[in-house]
Amino acid sequence: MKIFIFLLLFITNMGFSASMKNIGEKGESFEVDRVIEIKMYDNYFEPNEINIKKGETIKFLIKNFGSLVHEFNIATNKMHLSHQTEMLKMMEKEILLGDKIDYKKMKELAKTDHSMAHSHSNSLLLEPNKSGEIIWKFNTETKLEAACNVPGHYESDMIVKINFN
Ligand SMILES: [Cu+2]
Repeated sequence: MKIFIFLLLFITNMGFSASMKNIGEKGESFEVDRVIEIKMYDNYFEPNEINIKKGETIKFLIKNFGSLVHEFNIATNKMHLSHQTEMLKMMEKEILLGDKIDYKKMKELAKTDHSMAHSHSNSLLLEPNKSGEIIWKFNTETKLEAACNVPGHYESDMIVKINFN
């Protein structure tokens, strides 16, 4: 029985790290090779295309110059699409308001629904005039894009194209 539980934990854990490894991983400040500034507007990023060398660790300095809440999320196209359902749920639960995030409610709902916690090392959700950073290590071959998954924004092309070279 003990072995069974151990194996189960081991397998679950492996699945998780494998899927995260797929898109790269959170980097540390001492590993940063380059800093890229990203500006958020309603509803697009500037720049909307970046070039990354495989294995490079980038510090993204992100600022929201728009009047709406925006997200910067590094993932695959498929991950973005599934994340958009979570974002829609956040909007329905009124955690995500057009120009504000109800952090109190987010914390409350996250106790019962982990998808509402919205704290992943590959994404950042910002209210207008707020800024933040993500350090990401691109040790991957997977095709990635950085995008905003606030309902409607991805569809209106709020995407940063990531080219590997
Ligand atoms: Cu957006």
